[in-house]
Amino acid sequence: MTLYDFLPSGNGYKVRLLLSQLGIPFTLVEKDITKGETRTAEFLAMNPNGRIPLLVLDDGRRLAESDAIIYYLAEGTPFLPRDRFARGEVLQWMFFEQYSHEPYIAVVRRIVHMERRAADPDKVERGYQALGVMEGHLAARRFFVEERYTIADIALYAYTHVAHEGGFDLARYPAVRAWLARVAEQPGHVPIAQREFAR
Ligand SMILES: N[C@@H](CCC(=O)N[C@@H](CS)C(=O)NCC(=O)O)C(=O)O
Repeated sequence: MTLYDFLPSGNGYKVRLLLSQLGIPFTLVEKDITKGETRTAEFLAMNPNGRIPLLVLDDGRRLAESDAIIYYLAEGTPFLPRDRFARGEVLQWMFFEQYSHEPYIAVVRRIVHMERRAADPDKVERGYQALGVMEGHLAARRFFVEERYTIADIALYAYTHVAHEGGFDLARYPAVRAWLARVAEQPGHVPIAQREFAR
């Protein structure tokens, strides 16, 4: 399989992390989003939404949207519970990540860290609100669902562990920090790529 990705991307990192933990080999094709490489006619023909990550299976089928990709890859593995309600909870946290977390924490990181601009205070506030929800849930738990590491943790870890690059201070979120450390200890864990962006 081939993964179209941009290495500093947290959305792409979710897929790379799970592929590593599943021991699945893949070909990486990097597209530099800062140079519009996902907006070319060639790429838009593969993903009309013009975004990475994009997974292309060996039979040519394509899957976009990071959380859909990791849901697909996790099927039948310990990273996705079998229990019906627990699967619903996994999806609950993945939808939370896409609607209430990523649009603030990832977008602020992109503006501050990659584009070297000041972030909208409202987006920062909403990012802290998402961290507050996570802190409340994790205060009495080790992981988001069923007390074990699942793709819900991968989805939320991707941008939370680099939230400081967007200027977020996690000092007030001890349960989130403890959970970040637990996720980083999981077998097969790989780090996100670090890259310097020009000022
Ligand atoms: N909801 C999508 C978001 C994907 C996304 O925003 N990708 C960004 C990089 S993190 C991108 O490709 N941006 C390039 C562009 O919009 O031109 C997902 O979870 O995969």
